Amino acid sequence: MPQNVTQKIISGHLVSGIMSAGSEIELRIDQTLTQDATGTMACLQFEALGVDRVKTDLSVSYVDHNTLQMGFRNPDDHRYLKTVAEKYGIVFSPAGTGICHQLHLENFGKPGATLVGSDSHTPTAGGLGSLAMGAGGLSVALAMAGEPYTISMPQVVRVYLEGELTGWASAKDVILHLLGMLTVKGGVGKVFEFAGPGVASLSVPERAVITNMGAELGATTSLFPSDENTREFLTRMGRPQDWTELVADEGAEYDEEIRITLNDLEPLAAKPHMPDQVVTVASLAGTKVNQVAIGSCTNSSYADLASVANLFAGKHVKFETDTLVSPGSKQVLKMLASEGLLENIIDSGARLLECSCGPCIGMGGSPVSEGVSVRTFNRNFEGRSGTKDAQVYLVSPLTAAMAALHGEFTDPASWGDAPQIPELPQTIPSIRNQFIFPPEDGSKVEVLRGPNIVPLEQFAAVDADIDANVLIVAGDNITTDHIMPAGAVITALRSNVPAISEHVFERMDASFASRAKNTANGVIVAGENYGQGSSREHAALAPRHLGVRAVVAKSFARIHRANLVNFGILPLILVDKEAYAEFMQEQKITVPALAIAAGEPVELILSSGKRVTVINDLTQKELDIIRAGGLLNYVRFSKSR
Ligand code: MIC
Ligand code: SF4
Repeated sequence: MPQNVTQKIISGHLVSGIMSAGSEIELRIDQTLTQDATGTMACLQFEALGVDRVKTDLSVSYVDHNTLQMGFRNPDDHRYLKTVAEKYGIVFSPAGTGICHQLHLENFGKPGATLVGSDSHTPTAGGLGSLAMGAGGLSVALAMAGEPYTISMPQVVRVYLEGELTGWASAKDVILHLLGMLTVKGGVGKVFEFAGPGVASLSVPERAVITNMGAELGATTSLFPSDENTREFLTRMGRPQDWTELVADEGAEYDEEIRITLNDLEPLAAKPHMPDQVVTVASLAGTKVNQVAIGSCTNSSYADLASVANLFAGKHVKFETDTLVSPGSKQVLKMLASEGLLENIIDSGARLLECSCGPCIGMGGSPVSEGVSVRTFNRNFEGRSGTKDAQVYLVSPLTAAMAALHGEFTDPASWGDAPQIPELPQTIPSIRNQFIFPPEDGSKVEVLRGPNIVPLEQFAAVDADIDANVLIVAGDNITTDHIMPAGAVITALRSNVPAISEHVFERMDASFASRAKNTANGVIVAGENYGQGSSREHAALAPRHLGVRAVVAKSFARIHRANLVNFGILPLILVDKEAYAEFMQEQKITVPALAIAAGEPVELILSSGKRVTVINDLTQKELDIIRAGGLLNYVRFSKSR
């Protein structure tokens, strides 16, 4: 049978299950990546598994999120991660080296490999032809321990690209176009596999922009074939041996097809406060811009920053438009320097930030009150920038640079001829000496923990029906940022669940944590696509710490649903969406936890006397995990048998 690229990688890594859309499959994982914000928890969980060394071909631990070291917390976490890496055979990338996805693409990603990462933008490596998926930290810890990774077999959508990008349109506009068309939940249960003659016109870093932000569609992942451009990229990166060709067979079948003519695209922007609120840049002309931020795992490659530097040449950004530039990796920074382009950025008046996530995760760079911030990032959720009333727009680096130079959005028709996309230099400086490669034998390495590293909590098994209180009735598209906010102060508490739990839902409902602590058990009620956004398992773990036992929603985002299961919280789906209106905050509710069977409907009993039917899409294994009080208990229990 002819296969598409996704099927080829999946069949080559299938441990169990059948490859029919929707059925549960287990995959062998070749590579993992973790980053510091989710990695401390993943490492604590890995340690709890009692394995003496990682079992993957390659595991890398990156420090890129909480690089600000104000006080002991982040430096303690970084030291902990470094010692765990040395002990267990993980490559360590210290703070300042770069953003995990950019570094992984440049240094470690491989066509045809499976990669799971404790970050939702792990699909960036799909630009190289990896099957790269975001997951919660615990799922990644298990993959590091050699356990297969479980997903439901996705539908494969062929995104057929024709023509080539022209004018000021860029790779970012391809994915913004898809987001506008499909919305933030349009990709749930799907892999977007790019194909067609237009693929050859896109370089690997451009492809990676598209697969990176496929995460915003809610997709399982996105990927491109591995072709001559992939070979060229890997060769320039000094690793030609990592290249293999990987293309769909003639006649391969797909579940769906979308066609895009690249020539038709023009510069686009996602308006506040969702990545799918897409409009043309032309329609925003005249909107004043207070801040421009260029970088993030979406748009911080050499080509991205070199095009910005070219536009800045001999010019100055508007003084009233605070302009921030964060290169994706030290390699990008060195190339900008060696090609003489760094000077353009410095002379333009822009501020050069560290090679890290920075403003994207709210680590500095917050816009002024009510400010308009134009960012090359992938998320513009309300408050994520650190300024509650800021208006964040997501655009390409070219559009961002023009906004910085004009101090406002202008019509691309007035920008003149579009610049050429800069090619990677022939010789690329190596940054291999920046990584710490683990010793062959790490058994003598001592793992160092500071006071910010709090031991894991063990949750009780579910052994009775749950009498609970409805703690919150939230709307549609609740993001993990709503549940467990990003930002310098809060993110530094990622290895301290009791402390971080105080901040659950605080930007929506300041008394949530105290109310939750005052009731024995809690239930969260929500609308569609609950938990979209990041892989942050704290958005499940911290509510569980506060006593949340079930989430009743119209639908769930993939990674968050898996995180709920991992920490023993029941994800329950409303059979009749109208029944959402029956719920009220503080209402008492009985969840017949013992009567719940995989895939079966069951009735919740509300104190109003009403009964509401919910169903679950849990497999028997997932249900057993929840009953055991979460995945760690479940694994420990199965090992002890
Ligand atoms: C994000 O972009 O929200 C993050 C921070 O990278 C998260 C992971 C995290 O919360 O640490 C993600 O996308 O998974
Ligand atoms: Fe970092 Fe932002 Fe990318 Fe998340 S989306 S990995 S915070 S750069």
